[in-house]
Amino acid sequence: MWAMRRRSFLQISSALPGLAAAACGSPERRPNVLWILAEDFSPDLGCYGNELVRTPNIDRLAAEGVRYTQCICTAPVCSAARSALMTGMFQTSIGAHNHRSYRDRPRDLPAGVETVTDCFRRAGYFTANCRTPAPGLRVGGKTDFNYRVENPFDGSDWGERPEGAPFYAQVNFPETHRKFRRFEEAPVNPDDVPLPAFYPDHPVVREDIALYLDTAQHLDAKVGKVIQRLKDEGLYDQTIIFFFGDHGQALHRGKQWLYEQGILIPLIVRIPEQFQPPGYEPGTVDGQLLQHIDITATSLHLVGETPPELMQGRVFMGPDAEPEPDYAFSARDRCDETVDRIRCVRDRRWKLIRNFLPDRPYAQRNHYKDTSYPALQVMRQLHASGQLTGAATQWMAPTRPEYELYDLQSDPDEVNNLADSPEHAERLARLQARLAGWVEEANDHGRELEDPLPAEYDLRTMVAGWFTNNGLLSKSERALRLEWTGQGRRPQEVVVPWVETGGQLRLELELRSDAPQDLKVRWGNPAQMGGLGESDLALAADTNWQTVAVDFDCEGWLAWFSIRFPAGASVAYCRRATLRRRGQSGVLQEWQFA
Ligand SMILES: [Ca+2]
Repeated sequence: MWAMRRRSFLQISSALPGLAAAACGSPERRPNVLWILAEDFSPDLGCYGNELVRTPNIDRLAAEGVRYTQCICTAPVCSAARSALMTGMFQTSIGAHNHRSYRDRPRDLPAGVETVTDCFRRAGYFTANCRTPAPGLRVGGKTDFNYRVENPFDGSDWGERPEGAPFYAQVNFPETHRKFRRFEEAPVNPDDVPLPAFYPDHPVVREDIALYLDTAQHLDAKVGKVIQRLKDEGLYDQTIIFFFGDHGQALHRGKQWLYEQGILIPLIVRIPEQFQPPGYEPGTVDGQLLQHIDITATSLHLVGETPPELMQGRVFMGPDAEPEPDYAFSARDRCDETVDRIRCVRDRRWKLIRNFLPDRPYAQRNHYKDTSYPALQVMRQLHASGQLTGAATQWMAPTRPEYELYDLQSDPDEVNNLADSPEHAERLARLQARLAGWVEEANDHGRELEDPLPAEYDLRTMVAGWFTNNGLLSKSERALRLEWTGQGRRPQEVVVPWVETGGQLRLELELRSDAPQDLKVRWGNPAQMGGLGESDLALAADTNWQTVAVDFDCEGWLAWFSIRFPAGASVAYCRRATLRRRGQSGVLQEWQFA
C-alpha cells in the first residue's frame, strides 16, 4: 500500500500557481518551507480548546492556516520520532525504532532511503537547522537521529542561503521539554488543571501538569518572535509554515507511551495565499487521520517535488493528495535502558494497543522518568502505602494485558480496556489483523529485540529506588554499594526520588569509604527539578561507619535528593539514610540497606 503513488512533477507543477513558474526557471517564486517543532508537546493550545493557556501567536497561526486534530506520531520518543520524520518513513521500517540506538553503533540509512533535506537540496533548496531563529533567541537545533547522516543541513539559519534560493528550515524549540519552567507572567493555577482518570489527585501531580502547561506559554511567545522575524524580512507570505510537536507531552502515560498523551500532536499548516493548493481553506479545522511522517511527504509535494518512492508518509493536501487511510500506526521500543515493544493501530475512534512483553509491568523503572517525573513518584508512594485508588492503580499492576482496546470517543483517558468484551470481539479481531498486517508490510525491525543494549546503559542502575546513570549500584555486604568508574559523561550521582512536604529537612546518612570523599547533597522540588540547592558533605577515609547529616530547606514539595560523588573511580557504601523534619521527632522516611 505504500508504493501506490508518486506522480510526475509536471502534473503537480501545472496545478500549483507558484510552481509552474518554478518549472520555467524562476526559483525565487517557490515557497520556503519552515517546520516549527515543539519538543514533547500535545495539543495543549488555546486553539485546541485548552482554556488554561494563553497562546495567541500559535492561535493566530491556526486562524490563518488549517488546524489538524488527528495527527498521530509514529513514535512517542524523540530520536525514533525524529528519525521517522526526517525520512518520512516508519522508524520500525528503517531500524531506527530503539531510542538513541545510534550512539555506540553508528549505522547508515538503508539503501535508497533519503532524508527530507536531501530531497529539498536536490530541488535547489537551502536547508537549515536554525540556531538563532529570531533576534535574541537561541535554540539547540536538536537532531537526535538513530542513524548516521553526514551534514543533515546546509546551515544554521535561513539567512545563510544563497541569494534567490528558497529555503527549507527547522526551528526546534525545547521549551516544552522537561525540565518545566513556570510562566511567571500568567502561571497556570494547579487547582484548575483537569486530571485524567489515570492520575491520583495530589498537589504535586497538579503542580507538575500546571508547569507543563506553562511551558506552552513560553513556547508561544517564542513562536511569535519567529513569525515576527519572517514578517520583518518580508518572508511571511513566501513561507509555508508547519507547526507541530515531535511527539506528546513528557507526563505520565505521555512520552514513551502509545496513549493519546504520547502520540497525538498538534499540527497547524499555514500556506500563503499565492501557494495555497486547491481545497485549502484558511481558518478551517481538519479531522482527517494523519501520521507525522505525512508532514514530510506533504512538505515536498507542496513545493512541487515528488516524494521518494520508498517514503511511506502520505501527501495529505495539494493536487496530488492521497485519500485518507483507515488507520494510523505507532510503535514504541526500547527507551533509554527500559526494554519494551508496543504497537498500536488507531482509526478516528478506536485504538488497539498490543504489548509484546506483557509479563513486564507498565511501571518498569527508567532513570529519566523516575528522576524527572515527580507525579510518577507520587504514584509509587501512594501505591506502596495502599492509598492509590481507581484507574490509577492499573499502572502499578505487575503484568499487562497483551491487548488493550479503547473507545477514544467515550473513554478519552483510555482506562476501560474493551479487549475482553464479547461485544467488541469482531472489532478486536479486525484491528488485530490490521496491526499484524502493518508489522509485516512495514517490515518491522522490532520483531527481534535489540541485544545487547548500547553500552552507555550499563551504568544506569537502581537499587530500592536509588538511581544513577553513571555508576554501578548493588546490594552488597549488608549495605548499598556505590561504585563509580570514573567513566561516562555525567556527574557521578545517586538520585533518590522522594515526594514529601518541604520545609526544614535533615538527611542523615550512614556511610563508609576507604578514601576521603568530598560529597555534595542536592535537592529539588517540582518547579525546580534541576535542583534547588546543594550542600557540601565531607566524608573521611575510614573503615568504620560514619553518620553524617545535612540540613536543608526545601520550598514547596520535596521531589528528590541526591548525593554527588567527586570525579574519578571510587567505592562507597551506604547502610542507612533517614529523612527527618528538623526540630521534630520521628522519621519521614528511612532507607535501610543493612
Ligand atoms: Ca521530543
